[in-house]
Amino acid sequence: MKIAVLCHASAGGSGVVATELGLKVARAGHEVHFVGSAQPFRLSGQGGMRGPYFHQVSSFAYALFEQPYPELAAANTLTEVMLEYGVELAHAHYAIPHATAAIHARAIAGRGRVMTTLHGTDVTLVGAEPTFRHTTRHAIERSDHVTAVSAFLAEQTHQVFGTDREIQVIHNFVDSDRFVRITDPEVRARFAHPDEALLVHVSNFRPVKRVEDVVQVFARVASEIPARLLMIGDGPDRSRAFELAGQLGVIGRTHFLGSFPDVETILGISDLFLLPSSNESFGLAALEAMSCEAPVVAARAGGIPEVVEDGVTGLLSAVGDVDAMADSALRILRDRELYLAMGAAARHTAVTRFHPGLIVPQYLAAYRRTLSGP
Ligand code: GMT
Repeated sequence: MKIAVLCHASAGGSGVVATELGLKVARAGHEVHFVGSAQPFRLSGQGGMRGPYFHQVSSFAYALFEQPYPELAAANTLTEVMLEYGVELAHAHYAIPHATAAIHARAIAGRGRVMTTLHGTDVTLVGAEPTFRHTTRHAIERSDHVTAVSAFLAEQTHQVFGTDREIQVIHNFVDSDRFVRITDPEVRARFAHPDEALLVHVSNFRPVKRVEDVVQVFARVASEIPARLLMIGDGPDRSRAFELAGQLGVIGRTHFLGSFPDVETILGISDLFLLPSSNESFGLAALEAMSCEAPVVAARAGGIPEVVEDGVTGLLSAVGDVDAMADSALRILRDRELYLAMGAAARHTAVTRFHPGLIVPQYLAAYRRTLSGP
């Protein structure tokens, strides 16, 4: 198959999934062309003679234009890729603007099929905004096939857009060879003292992630046991979380590492992953932590319960209940047997339910179905 992939290049979960999937599809012998305004960050250095290829969407500034109109530019580049390379399938990750751009390119090229994968905020936050409601619904309804990364998200999409179109659920996956427990004490010693519990949060620090709750939970934990918090990522709420850590007296034990490229090393040495988001269609970072045998303390929000089994691979609480989350964290960290059992169950879940060997074939079958559909 020849497939064009459109995704956001920034360090978000949808870009990660799109890139990891595209790489695996290319390694399975298919021709993969990434189309975007920037190279997806996990694609860097991965291309070879046989791809995957990256086609940059250029940005055209013209005095008369108030904006550069990236959706039109993406549709244009995708049309070129479809015509020049004989690409028959465009896989759009995120309805906005990629599915819309792909549908546009399909009309211009006069051929090709569009498969759209919904990741979350394109439905739950942005797509539901009046500004994008009609275009998002159109993108979902006119795609030849639509998938969502959780049953929660598929259901939300039906509700938010009042559509009954079929949405296939294909969960995200984690490379369990790469995301593994790191037992070398020297690696851990770079970030924490041996007697400290190491708590980790990874996100893009948007309001939906409730990063201040992460700090609140950590401050409660650190008042009871020796502990350290690593905050990975960057975004609009970073400064507020930083200030709060200062106010709560835990700034010396809280480290903001920015968009740390080697996230598997941090997750590989972590004891607990915190994800208190108000909404989360899936929670890929939590799955990556689980693959590293780290139990998860999270909010019972969105699709998180499809990934983190309450009481088995972590503990879930109501959104915003930082006391309950701190209690959960302390319960796990103080009980070695529970901690080890949850870590082992987390790893087992990652390997048996979310392994690329289970998920990638579902995408390949969906591609074939989309290509052969009516
Ligand atoms: O969570 C983010 O802010 C990034 C966002 C994205 O679109 O890149 O992540 C969404 O897609 C991920 C991959 O499918 C999911 O694991 C995240 O749960 C989802 N984020 C939200 O629903 C808030």
